[in-house]
Amino acid sequence: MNDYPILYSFRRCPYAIRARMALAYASVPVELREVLLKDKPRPMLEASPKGTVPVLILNDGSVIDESIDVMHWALNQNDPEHWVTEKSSHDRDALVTENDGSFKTCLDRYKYADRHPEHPAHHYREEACRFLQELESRLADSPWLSGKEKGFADIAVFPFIRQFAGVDRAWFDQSPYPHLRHWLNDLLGHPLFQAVMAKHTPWKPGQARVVFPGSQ
Ligand SMILES: N[C@@H](CCC(=O)N[C@@H](CS)C(=O)NCC(=O)O)C(=O)O
Repeated sequence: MNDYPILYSFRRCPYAIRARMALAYASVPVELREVLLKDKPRPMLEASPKGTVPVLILNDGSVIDESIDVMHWALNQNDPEHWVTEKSSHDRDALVTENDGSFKTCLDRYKYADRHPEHPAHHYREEACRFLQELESRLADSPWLSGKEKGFADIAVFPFIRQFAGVDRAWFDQSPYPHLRHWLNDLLGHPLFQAVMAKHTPWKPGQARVVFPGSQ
């Protein structure tokens, strides 16, 4: 038995960011193990052979190795601001599916356009913009993706928009998505985001435990 669930994570990974945000929001302490993707720790691969982060190992040994499932698990423990509501769940699932599917594919091709020489980077960016336009339309009507209050969808999607914005910041800053920029800036300035982006050295067996969020 571990004292805390163990979270294998990579600081900049958008999937790991959404998982850490949910765990921090729910105030569920975990032992954080920062991973180098090119040198993944053996215990992580033993728990989840597919080799992606985040991986959460619960105290009973069960493993959650999909970021959305980590979010659901965390919010099931504690959801103080009601990020999960019945009303928003259908919407949310559709947005997350599109984000993690077609948008993520375009984002990767835009970011690593040199690995996809069939088209120039702006072609992939234009494809990605279909999703950005959808988000922009929602955010023109309400401050958060599912309505008046921040919720699951905002946290699940925004780390990917952050990554998209960072590919060509000058382009993003003048793009026709002012509501999206405002929404992104709000989330980037949120104390929860600042907290989950603290830097940690990569984990090695036997090292002192890092408990996240905060020391317990
Ligand atoms: N569907 C997974 C995807 C996670 C994922 O692909 N994470 C990336 C890092 S951002 C990864 O671990 N890639 C493995 C690698 O680069 O070796 C989830 O939602 O947790």
